[in-house]
Amino acid sequence: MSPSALPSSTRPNIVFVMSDDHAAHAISAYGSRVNSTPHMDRLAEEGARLDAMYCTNSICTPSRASILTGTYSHINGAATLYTEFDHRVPTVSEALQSAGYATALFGKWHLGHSPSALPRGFDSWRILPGQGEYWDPRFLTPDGEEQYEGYVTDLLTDMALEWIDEERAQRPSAPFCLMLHHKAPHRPWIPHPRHAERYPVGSIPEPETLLEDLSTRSKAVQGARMSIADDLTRTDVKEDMPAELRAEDRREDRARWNYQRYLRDYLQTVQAVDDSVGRVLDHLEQLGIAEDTLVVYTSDQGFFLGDHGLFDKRLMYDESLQMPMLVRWPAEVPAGSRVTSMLRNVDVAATLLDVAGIDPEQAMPDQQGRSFRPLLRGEEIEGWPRAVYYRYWEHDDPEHHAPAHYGIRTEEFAYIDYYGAGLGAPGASDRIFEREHELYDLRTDPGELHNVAGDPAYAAIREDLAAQLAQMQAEVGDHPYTGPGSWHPDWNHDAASARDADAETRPTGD
Ligand SMILES: [Ca+2]
Repeated sequence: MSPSALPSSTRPNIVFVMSDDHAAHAISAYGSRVNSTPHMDRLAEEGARLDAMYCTNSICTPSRASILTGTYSHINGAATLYTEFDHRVPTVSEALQSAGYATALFGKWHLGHSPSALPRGFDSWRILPGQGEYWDPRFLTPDGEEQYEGYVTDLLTDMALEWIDEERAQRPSAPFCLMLHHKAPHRPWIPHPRHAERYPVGSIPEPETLLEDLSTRSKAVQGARMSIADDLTRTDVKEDMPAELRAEDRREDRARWNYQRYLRDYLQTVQAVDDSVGRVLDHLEQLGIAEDTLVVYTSDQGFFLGDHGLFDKRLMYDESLQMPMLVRWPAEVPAGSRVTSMLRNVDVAATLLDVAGIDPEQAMPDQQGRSFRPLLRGEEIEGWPRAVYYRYWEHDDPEHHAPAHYGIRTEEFAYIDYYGAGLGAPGASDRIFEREHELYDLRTDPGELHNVAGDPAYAAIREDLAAQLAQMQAEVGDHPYTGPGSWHPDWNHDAASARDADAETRPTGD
């Protein structure tokens, strides 16, 4: 039976809510020590909490491209903020739309604005240009630009709920897929005034590693400009730092001062996203469709919340690597369940298609993910991978200076290969580092604090992990770095060209 012939009850609605840079450890259902997110917690209580969902490249544009296409960065082209998403790679929205789903996208897109780069596979869409604005945002729509008054998180929620209502009125029998992509809590963390009293300065617990000096880590990581003490700006913290804190010997005080202001604003912007999740759930209930609607809450990657003295993402440490993911679907997902298997953002598209009764291999031939739908039901999947491959491609970001690297995260170890491409420490003129490695034994060191890459006791383990890394890299069609000039992804031109005999040139970016 073709998907469109299935009764609608076997094709649930999908509401995919994705925020930007929301770390799992800022969700109380994940045990947050710093904030409370009652509506997200409700998703966990009434559905499943996924405890090991990892992005394959911890930065906005690449993770979004991987989620939409089910492919790694070297396949879809969006390896960095500066390389272009190959808009010929099929997306999950196109597959759902083709199968009869009503589809819509509201919010952050970040995959280009040129005509060929605009959203595909959506009946209705309204996207923020670039990162978008927190207040009175402009939107790009199929009919041109629109300006709205108000707070972006609330406006996006209004648009989403209105669209559901319109869709239900016009096509009551068609299942829908709504993608609600919040800007928040992305930098520069501008909250709504209704949350101004939450999480006041001085009240927010510090992570144990806020004052970590990174001295046991690679020089590549030490050269990144993502330090709470020294790299947050006045725009980030929104007031002038007292002059005395700028003294060389006041670094710890500076870190604490910046941390409280950074987290206050970050957590307040999260609070509006939590409000949004609550409104969505209430609305689905009022419409009587909550039982058979799959609601996902996730973020494009994690974020450092002062952990290791850092903010931002990019690095392959768990705070950045892990994506929160909560899934509520009462018709199939047991309430209060936990999924501990290792999952990847490239598995999301296949899972959504599976839920919709669509064969991912047919609908999206290039996609590389596996559906984890059975895991959501509490079943086991024989042979499910117990490791994930990661690659952060970007090494030339003039602001963050994060090094390019690849690695694997298994259930027991994290092994990272900083393969040498980087801008270096501030002031460094050459673009190439020495090659460095980090290895963390998660069995005894879940916080990834003790780099044992150079410890002879771990030599055999390291060798085995390096072999696993090479194997996984090859399995997904990626290649090792081979030196200067080769950093640019080895795009999978063949698959794209086969679909496009005219060899259309790549769309230019923003
Ligand atoms: Ca992001």
